[in-house]
Amino acid sequence: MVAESQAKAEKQAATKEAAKHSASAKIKETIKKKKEFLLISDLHEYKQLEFVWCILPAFVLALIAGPSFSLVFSLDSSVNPEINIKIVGKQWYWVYSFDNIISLINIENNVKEEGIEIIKESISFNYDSVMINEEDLKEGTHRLLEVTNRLLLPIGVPIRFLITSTDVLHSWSLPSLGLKVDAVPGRLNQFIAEIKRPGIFYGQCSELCGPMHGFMPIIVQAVTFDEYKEWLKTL
Ligand SMILES: [Cu+2]
Repeated sequence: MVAESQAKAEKQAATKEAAKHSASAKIKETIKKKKEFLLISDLHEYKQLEFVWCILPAFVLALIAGPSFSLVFSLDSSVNPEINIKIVGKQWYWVYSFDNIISLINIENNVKEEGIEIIKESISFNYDSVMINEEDLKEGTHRLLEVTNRLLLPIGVPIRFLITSTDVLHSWSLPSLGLKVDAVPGRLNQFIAEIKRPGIFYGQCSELCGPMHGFMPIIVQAVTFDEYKEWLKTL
């Protein structure tokens, strides 16, 4: 009887041991499988995929680069401007400077000597453009938008604008002409523009530049080339 129960206990212990063994074997098997899977899914050496994900973005970049470069070149156009104007932002008004303007415009004053065209007369000048105070405004004019001296420009000719500032950041902005350039102290920004139609174009400084920031308007008066020449003769 004792021997029988002992044999039963031994058998039970053996089955338990076998179950334990099979469980650990199963775990080992799954770990092995996982390791194998990890090795397969390891993409470090997947050359075809790496090739595709390098070439595709490079191809897209090359596609974008074409129109971008042509745009950059067209923005920095090499058009020879007829007039150069320097615009200086100050707290809180604008200064417009013209250099050697007659040499370009008043051609009849030039004389020919020994086949070489000599510029007889050329003038440089500058003037301030300050806002007109409310109490000094004439009837029918715009409050906070009128200035003492407008910037007179001819239509139909390329004009180079050089913009800078002597104190703080300003921005020479004329929304109705689609122009807006920052006036940065120590830096000369430039753009070339051609005004297509005559008219009066209003703008304002568009960079917070101090307590009087809202009181430095801009007026560009675009006139025909002949009118512009007449105006220059009066200077
Ligand atoms: Cu300003």
